[in-house]
Amino acid sequence: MKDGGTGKTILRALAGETLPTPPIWMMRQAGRYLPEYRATRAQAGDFLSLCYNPELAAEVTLQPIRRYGFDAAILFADILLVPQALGADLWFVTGEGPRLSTITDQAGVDALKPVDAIHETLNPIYETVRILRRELPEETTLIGFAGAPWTVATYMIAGRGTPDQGPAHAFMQGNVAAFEALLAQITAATIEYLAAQIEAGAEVVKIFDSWAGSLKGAAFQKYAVAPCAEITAAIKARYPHIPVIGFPREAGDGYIGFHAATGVDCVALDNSISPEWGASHVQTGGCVQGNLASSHMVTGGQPLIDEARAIVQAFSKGPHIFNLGHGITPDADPENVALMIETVRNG
Ligand code: 1CP
Repeated sequence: MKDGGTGKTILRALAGETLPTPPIWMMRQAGRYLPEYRATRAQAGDFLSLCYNPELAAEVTLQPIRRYGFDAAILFADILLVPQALGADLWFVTGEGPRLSTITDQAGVDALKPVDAIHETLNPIYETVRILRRELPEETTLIGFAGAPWTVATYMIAGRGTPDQGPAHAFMQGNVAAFEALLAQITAATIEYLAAQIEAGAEVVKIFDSWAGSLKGAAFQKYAVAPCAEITAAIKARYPHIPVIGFPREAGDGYIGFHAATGVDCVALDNSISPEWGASHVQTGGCVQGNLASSHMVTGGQPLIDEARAIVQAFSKGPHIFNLGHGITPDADPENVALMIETVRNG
């Protein structure tokens, strides 16, 4: 079936359909493990120039679709473009990762640009989306995305990735009003950013809360669940037909009830939980995505086959989109990606 909306397997799973074979895509499917990605990135000069070059960003988004025929393409961009659009300085240190100017007080939050100003910076991203909608095969679903407010805030506060999000927790505890003002500003910007991606042609949006696992109890409810619910409600109010995927990574028992608490259509599972637990505790609430360990893309072989089959089997009684539990790493072997897809599609 290729009849627009209803024929795409990812959209059918997101609508709650149990399919005989789960559709498949992969986090970071455009990335450094692919030689063609490395070549295009070199042509762009650096990572941010690649993100802001619509032709080249569309090209790297399409590369894994051409090579593997995934059921979905994810827009090539980064969660840290929103802080940059709000006025933070952003750069990438080769071999280390992102660096940003830091926010340490209310004055830092007040100095951010207003939400309406983000599009000046982010317009090239919307152009990438428009190119992709023209160039993607008809059966391939286009996923837009943004970081969740908590995860984005951890980078804006610390100025870099942190193993335990310590600086963000310290800011939350030391100045909760400024912390909440920052989260509110990111939430508002994220709604406008995702809406603009949808206007440009994104068919699904995903909210990446990569550091949700360091929020516990009431803080998880307030700073992971509530912002995700607010963004989802705002998107659904404007675009009722657009499915939303939530990814509260390493939420543990916070995964239970996450569909109902946030209104997302699908919950992405990391690989710290077993697929059997995910099926009985999370898939009961709606579609799930996941959750093969990325390390199998490095090691391959029979363990990859066995684990991919076990995941398909465990989630076979409800709506499921096959994916990794986190992004593929640069040291992965492209052949193992082909083996994963072959196993999921052909048993
Ligand atoms: O050198 C390179 O080429 C850069 C590596 C890279 C890539 C390929 C970065 C830097 N970002 C991206 C693209 C990216 N980032 C996508 C594109 C689509 C796809 O999945 O193929 C997406 C969805 C992201 C999202 C993202 N960026 C997240 C959330 C998902 C996750 O992995 O947890 C996070 C936390 C980031 C921040 C970021 N950007 C890049 C790096 C190395 C990091 C992590 C920094 C850290 O360790 O804290």
